[in-house]
Amino acid sequence: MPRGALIVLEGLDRSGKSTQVDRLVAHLQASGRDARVHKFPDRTTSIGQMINSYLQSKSELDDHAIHLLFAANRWECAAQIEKDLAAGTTVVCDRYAFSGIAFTAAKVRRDTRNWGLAALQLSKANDCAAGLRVSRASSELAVNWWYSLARLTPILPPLLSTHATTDTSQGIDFTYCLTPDTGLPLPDTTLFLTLSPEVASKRGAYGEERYETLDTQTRVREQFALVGREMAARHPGRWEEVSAEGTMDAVEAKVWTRVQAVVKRVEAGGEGSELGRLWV
Ligand code: FDM
Ligand code: MG
Repeated sequence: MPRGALIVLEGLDRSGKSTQVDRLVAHLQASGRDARVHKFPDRTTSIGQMINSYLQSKSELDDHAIHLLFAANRWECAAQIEKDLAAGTTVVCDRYAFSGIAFTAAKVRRDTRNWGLAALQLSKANDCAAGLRVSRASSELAVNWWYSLARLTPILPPLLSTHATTDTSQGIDFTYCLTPDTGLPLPDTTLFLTLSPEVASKRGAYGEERYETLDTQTRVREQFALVGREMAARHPGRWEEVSAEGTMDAVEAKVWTRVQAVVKRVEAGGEGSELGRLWV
């Protein structure tokens, strides 16, 4: 019996990804194939619950820690995915390691963030000084305070910036981002649904979750382009962009055409049809 194919759909929030995943599974099943969806993050596991709480801003985690949890969440599901594939089931993943890379790599770099933080702390310091000045307007102390702070102002940002390097929310290197997923089952194809972040944001209000802002989505989009380049270099022919700007039906037809070709290739067996390993 031929193995099932591993198909991944990726895209920004509101790109219609989850709808397309459902429609694709319906097509696969209607064509007489066994198919199942695997959504990442899988919020049902205990790691998934930690991720869920982070995404809903109910908890804070170091950027590295949450990145590794997302990867661990895939690893804990990898054996089941392989088992399904071996049993001839086609597995369709709603997001995979590529979201993992793009969303973490899109986080604001250390330099920018620290300067922002420094500016914030400086403005807080100024407020504080102003408050002190007002409340003790008649005292000489306040005047001294204010002047010493004013004199310190030019050197405060670098000082605060050094201090802020202990902040855990730093930008993370791209290579670091892709490393933890090394060796996961390699998707036979990944369809990246493209939609400009502006169009996506007009499709309806973003939800409440972390990352659901135009600014973040724009940076994530840039990182996805780098992911596509990485795939072209490391696993040629396994990353395809599909425009998601048309109607749901039009996108559905494009997705199904591409997936059908891949599924048939895998089913035919032969060279290159065995399951690969990501980044290996
Ligand atoms: N996300 C998703 C990541 O940051 N890393 C990952 O590895 C994965 C799989 O989680 F904003 C982000 C992408 C998105 C959020 O995903 C939740 P859904 O698809 O909106 O549930
Ligand atoms: Mg979402």
